[in-house]
Amino acid sequence: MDDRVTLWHVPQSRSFRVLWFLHEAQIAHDVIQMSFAGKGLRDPGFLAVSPAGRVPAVRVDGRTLFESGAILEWLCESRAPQFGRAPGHPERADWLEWLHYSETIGQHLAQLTQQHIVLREDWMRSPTVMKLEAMRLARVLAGVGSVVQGRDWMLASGFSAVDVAVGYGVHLARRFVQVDDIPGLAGYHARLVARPAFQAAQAADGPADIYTRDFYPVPEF
Ligand SMILES: N[C@@H](CCC(=O)N[C@@H](CS)C(=O)NCC(=O)O)C(=O)O
Repeated sequence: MDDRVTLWHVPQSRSFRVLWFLHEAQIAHDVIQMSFAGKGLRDPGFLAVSPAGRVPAVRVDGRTLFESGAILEWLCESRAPQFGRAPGHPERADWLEWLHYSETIGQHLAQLTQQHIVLREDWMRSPTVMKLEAMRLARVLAGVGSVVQGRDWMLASGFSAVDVAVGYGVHLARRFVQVDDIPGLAGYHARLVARPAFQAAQAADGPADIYTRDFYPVPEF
């Protein structure tokens, strides 16, 4: 069996989770760089891999797989058990819960990205939605902060795929909310970005495809 993993990736997007994880677990991989610009994500060839035309998607173990959470679970089970918490592990339920919580963070990031970036004209945007989504994102992040105030990583047993999935959200959220003001998160973010695998993934991420500003404030009403 070919152990290499192929990742379809858009820089700065959720596929960064998988790119980062591949570096954490030192899994041999190839990256197919995609872009939100143009029609690549809607190409029939890519839709055969990812039916909604979204990233991440991977080719792994003779099949393709989409959904970042499922990909991380598969890679833990097949190649990197140290980053998973297998059935029977005392933190199994916590691992699953927080791994999927990363998409609760993700839905607010997606809304804010749509409002600030995808909708290009001011008349298309809603400052009300922007403000609401920023507040809801901060609330969701506070749930993460409450855990990492008392320890380095999301699970007491140590760094895991949860920190990659949630950590991507914490990192990206800094473009929309004052993450460092949320108790626990400044230190957690600093620990995440200090990881050599995070830095290696950043170096491999590719040119900015989505975000060009460090911070996107809620516009004045
Ligand atoms: N729940 C999916 C979400 C995937 C997703 O929405 N990816 C975005 C990038 S962050 C995308 O590909 N968007 C392209 C589009 O909406 O056309 C996951 O976690 O993999």
